Amino acid sequence: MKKWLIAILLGLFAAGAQAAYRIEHLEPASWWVGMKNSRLQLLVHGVAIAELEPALAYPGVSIVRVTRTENPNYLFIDLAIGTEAQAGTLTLDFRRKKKSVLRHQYRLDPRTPDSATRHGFDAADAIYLVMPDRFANGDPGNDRRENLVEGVDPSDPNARHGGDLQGIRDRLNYIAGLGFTQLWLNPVFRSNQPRGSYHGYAITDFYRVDDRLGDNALYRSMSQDAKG
Ligand SMILES: [Ca+2]
Repeated sequence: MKKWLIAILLGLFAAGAQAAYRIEHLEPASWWVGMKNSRLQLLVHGVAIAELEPALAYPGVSIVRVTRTENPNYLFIDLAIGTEAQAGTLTLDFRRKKKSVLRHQYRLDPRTPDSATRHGFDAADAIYLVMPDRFANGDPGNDRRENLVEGVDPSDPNARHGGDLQGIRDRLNYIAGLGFTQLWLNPVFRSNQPRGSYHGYAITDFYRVDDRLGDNALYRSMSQDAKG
């Protein structure tokens, strides 16, 4: 076989091998510098991801431990984020036999000024507990999502009824007008169960707001509005 043909075939093989690895989840999606606890554990999920060895080069950040389990599709990476680490984006480099096969950009944000001294709730507060699916339907367009098995059926007491974060956000003034000063939501994480998922206590993804309630960005903006 001609040398150039071998080179092309080897190149194709290498490209194929590289494409075999893909990150399906890496959580949490981002973190902060300057946290009181300097350790952070990243969960990485992808087919055969445990075959790879992670590496990084970022001032003040180091990998202190890599944990593999009996499931080859998971990898846990413990990072130490030193006080000297600056906010920015680091590159996680995943290697196979010392060769880089996959890269992931990971963001370290600055903390909100005085975040550590914020005032939480105390005995002076009146707290309003909301089950989001049953409070108010602010967006009928999210009642059914193709990626989630359960839709809505208001005639069934055990089914979802369509309430969502937008419904709560639209009624923050109503809640405040009742005299309440804090909001307590039943779990809003993705709960992709075949039935009875409205209560939110059978979570299937701890890092994402359930698509039928909204998304992570809406949760943050609703929280900001509630503080206003
Ligand atoms: Ca809805």
